Amino acid sequence: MENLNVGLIGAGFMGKAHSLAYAAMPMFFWPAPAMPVRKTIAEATAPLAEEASRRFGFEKYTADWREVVEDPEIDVIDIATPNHLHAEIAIAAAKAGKHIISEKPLARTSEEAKQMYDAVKDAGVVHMVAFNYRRTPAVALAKKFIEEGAIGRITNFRGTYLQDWSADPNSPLSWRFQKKIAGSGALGDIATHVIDLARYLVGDVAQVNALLSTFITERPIQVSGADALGNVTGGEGPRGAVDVDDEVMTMIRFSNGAVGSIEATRNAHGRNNFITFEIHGTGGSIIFNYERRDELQVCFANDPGDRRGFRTIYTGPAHPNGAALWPIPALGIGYGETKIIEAHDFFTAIVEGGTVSPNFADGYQIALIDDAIIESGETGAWVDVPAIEN
Ligand code: NAI
Ligand code: SOE
Repeated sequence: MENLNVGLIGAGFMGKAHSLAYAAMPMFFWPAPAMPVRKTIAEATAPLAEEASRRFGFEKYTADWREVVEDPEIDVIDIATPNHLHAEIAIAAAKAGKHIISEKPLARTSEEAKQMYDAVKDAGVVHMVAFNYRRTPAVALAKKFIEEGAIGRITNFRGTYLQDWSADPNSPLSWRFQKKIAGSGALGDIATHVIDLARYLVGDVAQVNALLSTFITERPIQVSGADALGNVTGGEGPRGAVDVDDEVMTMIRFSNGAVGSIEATRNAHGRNNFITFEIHGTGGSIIFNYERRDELQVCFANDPGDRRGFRTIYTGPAHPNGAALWPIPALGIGYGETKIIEAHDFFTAIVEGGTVSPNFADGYQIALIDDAIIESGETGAWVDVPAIEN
């Protein structure tokens, strides 16, 4: 079994999640496709990088991500920084011949995403975007049902991503509220996860008609550091302008004739990580709620009338990736497991010389959908989504 040396850039929330995944992946998936070696971690400053290397188990550290990208020992570059750095790091890593996993959204704009996609295609490296929610076993089970035709032809997808960590106007103006760093607000940050699920489960998005709103127009400025995701200061200090959306809602026409809607906000009191979808087909329906992520609810139209209704399936060893996780259903499959499965699938593609989804092509296509949503939000009109050439 070969070793693959990982260079991880950014040691915040996702730095933690990805480090955990590299450490745990062989414990779940054995034999592992390859052994992840946590070689070098990069942070914004040397003290942060040194601390991260000890905490997350990396052999080396640096305050200059370029050193990691240029290091011939490194096989894999993992981008877990705020969004404004994704393109520069990925393009440099592709030129250096590294396999790349980038956190979502792939980039701030579709122009940046296209440059990243062109760079990995030219370099011939394996590339992946970390839309990990599709690796929740219950979501993969929904995909299996759909592919088997269990709910017939899909007619409707209703998706939401609702959180409340920024509902307090005193929660800080972190990088997630600055267009120059994040690109967009709830749209790029969380709606993109549901767009990824919609594409995975239903298909390509052809047209959108959207509404974007910003309700909290200024917040206390956060000077530096990882996003604390909520009000930790009590709101002291100078305030700055929010120049991204708080909330997005969009209607969708899929290329296959299905229709749908997606809503996303980080200001919905009482909602935590409320990623939901309800899919209706000519032969049944499927419901998923990430806050109850071990469960998938299904209803089949051809069940006898006296027992037709939603049934709840608890995911376990019988379901996608379940055999690698825990030995009986409903022990609790968490966020970490989605990242472990993601690392497994990425490493498998590297070792087998294949491809993996979602990749930079998907990330670029989602960026084009985001652009169309923004344009529709400005004009009020339906906007066509261009399809990329693979
Ligand atoms: P965070 O704010 O917790 O951490 C970002 C880290 O990057 C900070 O520790 C910061 O010091 C570091 N950093 C900034 N500039 C750097 C530089 N030049 N070199 C090295 N490190 C640098 O952010 P978080 O939540 O980890 O988000 C990172 C990325 O992951 C974003 O693109 C975000 O959209 C995505 N994300 C994805 C999630 C998912 O479910 N797939 C969940 C959370 C975030
Ligand atoms: C904050 O909204 C956040 O950390 C997003 O950035 C992630 O993508 C999501 O998975 C969890 O919430």
